[in-house]
Amino acid sequence: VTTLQETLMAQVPGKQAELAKLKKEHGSHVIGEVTIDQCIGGARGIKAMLWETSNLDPEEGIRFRGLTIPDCQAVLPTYSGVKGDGEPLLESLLWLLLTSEVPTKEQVDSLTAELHSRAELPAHVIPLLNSLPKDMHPMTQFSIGLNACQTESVFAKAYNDGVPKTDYHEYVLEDILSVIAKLPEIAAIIYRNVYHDGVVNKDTSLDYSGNFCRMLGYDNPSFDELMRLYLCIHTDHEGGNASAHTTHLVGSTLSDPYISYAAGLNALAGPLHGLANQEVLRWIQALKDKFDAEGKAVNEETITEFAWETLNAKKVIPGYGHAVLRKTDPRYTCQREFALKHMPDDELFKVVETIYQVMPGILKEHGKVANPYPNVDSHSGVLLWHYGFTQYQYYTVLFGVSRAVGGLCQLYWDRALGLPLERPKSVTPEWLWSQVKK
Ligand code: CMX
Repeated sequence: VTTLQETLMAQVPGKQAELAKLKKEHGSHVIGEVTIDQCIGGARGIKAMLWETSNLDPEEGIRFRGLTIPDCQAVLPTYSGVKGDGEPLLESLLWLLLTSEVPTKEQVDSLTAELHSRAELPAHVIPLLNSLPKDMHPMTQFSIGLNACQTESVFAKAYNDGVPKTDYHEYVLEDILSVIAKLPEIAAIIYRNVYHDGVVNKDTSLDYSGNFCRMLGYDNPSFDELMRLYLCIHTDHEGGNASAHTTHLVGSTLSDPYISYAAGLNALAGPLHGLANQEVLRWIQALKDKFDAEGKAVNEETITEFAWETLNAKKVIPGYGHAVLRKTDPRYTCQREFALKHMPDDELFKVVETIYQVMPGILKEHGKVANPYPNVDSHSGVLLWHYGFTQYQYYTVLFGVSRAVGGLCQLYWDRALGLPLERPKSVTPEWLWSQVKK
C-alpha cells in the first residue's frame, strides 16, 4: 500500500516546478480588475488567492479536486468497502483533497489507523477543558482546546531548530494529520461536559466518523452515516470563505497548523458563517413556539408571516443566501436526499421542506439578496435533531471538525509550494476619492 506521505512526496517536486513555470512565464498576465464596490464590499469576486483543493462555481456549487458531491458519493471508499453503498468516509475525502487522487479502501484504512494513532490529547488539555464554564459557547471551548494542543506542534519545534524552509511542508504535514486526529476528542469532551456526564468512550475499531459518534455518545449506524456525510460535505468550500481564508492567512505567517486552524475556528464561529446552522434551528424553534402558542399550524402561510417579521426587524433569514452561490447549494440537496431516504416523515424535515417552498419567493420579493436559495446550514440541524442531537448551540463544532480537513489540506500545499506571507494592499477613503476625481 502506498502511504499518504509517499504519495505526496512524489507529487511535490512536479507541482513546485509547475507553479514556478507559471509564475516565471506568465506572472504579469492580468486576470481581473478591482472596482470600488469590491474594495469596500468584502472583496467579493476578486481573484487573489491560490487554492488547490476545491473550487466553487456559483451555479453548480462545490467540486472537491474536480469531483462534485454525487461524484464523491459514487467513487470514494465507504465504510462497507463497496463504492456507492453508503456515504464516503471522511478519510477518503482527506486523501482526495490532499493528493487529488481517489484512494483505495486499503489506503483509506491505513489512514484511519494513522489518525487513531495520533489522536491522543496532551495531558494538560483534558483538565483544561474540564475547567471551562459550562455556559461558555462550545465554539470558544473548541478554539481554546485546539490552541492548548499546540504544545505538540512539530513544525513549531522544527522552525525553532532552524530547519530549511524547503523542508517545512514535511513537518506541517505531521501537524495537520495530528490536528485532524485530535479534534474529535476535543469536540466530544466539550459535548459530554456541557450536556452530559463528561464521560467519553471510544471505539477505534471504527472509522474516524464512527468513532467520533461513539465519543459523542451515539450508537446508531444511521447516525454514523449522517456523520460521514456531514463531515465530508463541510470540509472545503474553496479558499475565500472566512474560516478557510483565516487559516490560510494565519498560516502564511508560519504560525503552525494548530494555531492557524484555531484562528479559522474563530472565524467559523460567526453567525454569518458557520454559526448559521445553530441559528437555523433557533429560528425554526422560535417559529414553532410562536404558532404553537397561538394555536396555529406551521405551514406556508405562517412561515411566510414569520419570515417577514424577521426581515422587517432587519435580521437575516439564517441558512439562506450566499456570497458566491447563486443556486440551491448542492450540500443542501444531498442532505435533503439523506432525509428523504432516512427520515421522510420527520416533522422538522417537513418544516424545512415547507420553508424551502416559500423562502426563495419571499427573498426575491424582499429584493435585496443576491441569492434567495438555501445554503448548507439550512438543512444540517434538522438531520441532527432527528437523532436526538438537539443541542443546537453545539452544531458549529461539528462543522469545525470537518472544515479542518479542507483548510489544513490547503495549508499543506501552501507550505509545499512555498507560498508567501499574505499581505494585500489597503487603501484610504481619500485615495479612493482621488481616483474618481482624477
Ligand atoms: N436574509 C436577509 N437578508 C439577507 C440574506 C438573508 N438570508 N442574505 C443576504 N441578505 C442581505 C444582506 O444582508 C445584504 O443587505 P444590506 O445590503 O442591507 O447589507 C443584501 O442582502 C445583499 O447581500 P448579498 O450580496 O446577497 O449577500 P452577501 O454576499 O453580502 O452575504 C451571507 C452572504 C451568507 C453572509 C448572507 O446571505 C447571509 O447573511 N445569510 C444568512 C446567514 C447564513 O446563512 N450564513 C451561512 C452561509 C454559509 C456558511 O458560510 O456557512
